[in-house]
Amino acid sequence: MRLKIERIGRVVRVRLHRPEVLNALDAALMTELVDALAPLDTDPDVGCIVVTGSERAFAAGADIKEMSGKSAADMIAEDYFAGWEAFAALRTPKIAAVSGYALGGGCELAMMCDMIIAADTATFGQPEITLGVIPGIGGTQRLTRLVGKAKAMDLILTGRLIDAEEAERIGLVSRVVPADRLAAEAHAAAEQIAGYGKLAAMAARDCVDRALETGLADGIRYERRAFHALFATEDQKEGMRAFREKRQAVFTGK
Ligand code: CO8
Repeated sequence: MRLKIERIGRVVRVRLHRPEVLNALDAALMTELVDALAPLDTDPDVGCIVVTGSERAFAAGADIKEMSGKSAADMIAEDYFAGWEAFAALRTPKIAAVSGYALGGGCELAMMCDMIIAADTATFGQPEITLGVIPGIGGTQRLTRLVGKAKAMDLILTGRLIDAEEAERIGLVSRVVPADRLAAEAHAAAEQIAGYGKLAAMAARDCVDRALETGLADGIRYERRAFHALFATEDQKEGMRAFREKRQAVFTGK
């Protein structure tokens, strides 16, 4: 087993567990992760997923030993690592709780999540250029959208690693917290998100992601339609009724 999964209330915590290779991402881990999370994604009782690693490494990249012997024909025939898009496409909000190295595919995996909460000891980077390749699980695309061309080019062309403080400054990371607070802070954020209506949370992340893919006018129309659709939910009725009755809303995900 390359993962440790636990469910705490409405939060699912997934810990990558390949300590001997700093959680390097191989095809088996990808499949295990996607297979484990797919059924939870449609479970109304799962409101948020936290993906984390060890203190030393979130993930030090794609598994270089697995990849190194492959030919281009192998890569094309397998459509190697295309399965990661199934992880990115999960609709339940996902938080990456990053301690230690998040390099190459590890940084890309973190960027597939909706928020990155980093320990102050975390290190990020896209060092693929040092291996004679380039990011291949969305790094050139997601990093550029998140931090802009100047920083993305800097990181991807030089392969230099950055600390958590710089990652937050350039907009890669949502929050930086002391290392010993990482698990608690990530869980608290996840519980907060999971406490809201899941349909609204899914719509919110979908619309924010849409902003990375579309023009402003289309994005605003998309958002407005999503907003309108939420008026078909019981959670919208409950949320607004609770506000008017000056009480805490109780969301059911319906
Ligand atoms: N893959 C496989 N094994 C790894 C990886 C990795 N990415 N990273 C570390 N390991 C292994 C090491 O080989 C070592 O194993 P062993 O003890 O058997 O030699 C063990 O983990 C511990 O690592 P180190 O001894 O190197 O630990 P250090 O603390 O000295 O260094 C580093 C830590 C700096 C993180 C170092 O291990 C390192 O540079 N790792 C590689 C980082 C890297 O280059 N990542 C990018 C990988 S390429 C990638 O992610 C491309 C994704 C796109 C795929 C697209 C497909 C379409």
